[in-house]
Amino acid sequence: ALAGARVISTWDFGVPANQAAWTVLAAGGKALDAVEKGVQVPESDLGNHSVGKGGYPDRDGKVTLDASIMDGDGRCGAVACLERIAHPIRVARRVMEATPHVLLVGDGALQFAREQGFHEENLLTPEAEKAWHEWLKTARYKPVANSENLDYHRNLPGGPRNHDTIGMLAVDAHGHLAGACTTSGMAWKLHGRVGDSPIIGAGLYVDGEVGGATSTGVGEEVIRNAGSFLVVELMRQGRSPQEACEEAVRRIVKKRPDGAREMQVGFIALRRDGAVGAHAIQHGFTYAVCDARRPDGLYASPSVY
Ligand code: SD4
Repeated sequence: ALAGARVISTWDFGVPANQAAWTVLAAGGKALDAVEKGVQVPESDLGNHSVGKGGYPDRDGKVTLDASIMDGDGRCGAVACLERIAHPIRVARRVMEATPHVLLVGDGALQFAREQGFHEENLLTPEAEKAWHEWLKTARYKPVANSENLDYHRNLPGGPRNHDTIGMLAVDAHGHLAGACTTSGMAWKLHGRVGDSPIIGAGLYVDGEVGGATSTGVGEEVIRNAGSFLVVELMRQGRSPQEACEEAVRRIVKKRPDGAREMQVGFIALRRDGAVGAHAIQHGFTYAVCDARRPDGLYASPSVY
């Protein structure tokens, strides 16, 4: 039965994240539990400056986290602009299971997390604080989506390859699907900025009858195009996961003919039969795939440029 189980996630750090998810899938566990566990690996990694604790702060020096989780049966939960909680994905799942709501934001999300017994801590590491002080020297207080995104990538030690949002999709041995997405968002963003990651249909979408999709890159462009929902709908209409990701990227590029050369957006997709796809605007987007045959697959996504 395990032959049918599979997990896919964004970027190089998807490899260890998938392996954590696989411990759940290999034991016959649920896709929902697998993705929740998997994405907590980069959330915990202090060397990762775009997910969880250790993430770069907004322009005011506050680390604000976005996360969402969705089950193939349509249940979903999310938090946006959440401070002081190291595992926003766990709070997102709690929103899904313990409230009648889908999305809690800011102080309300923190209040809920406290009530649910989550541990509160300072998420701004000395390393991230130092990078913020560096940024403040030349800070531009009128962010422009494209150029700021470029600055964002340039400022990341090691470049964009290993440092971005984690989106993860899984199908378990019972054929159930789930997905999760978690990020500290764009470094030096305006306080209160929310990206695509916690927006169901933008940064994440899962439909058990079809498949799932998730995204990374400039969230504003993904929200504008309801990106992950679009990928899933295209698969529903018969496109392969690969074709669906390509069309969603094409749609974004078409709407920003002048800006597309300067920004990154990438999608990954998982169909319910386990077939996967990936596409990005820029070269350099990687994704990781794990199944019973190969636990540590890492692939370069095709791209427009
Ligand atoms: C976001 N897609 O918040 C996320 C992460 C990001 O460059 O900024 N990536 O838009």
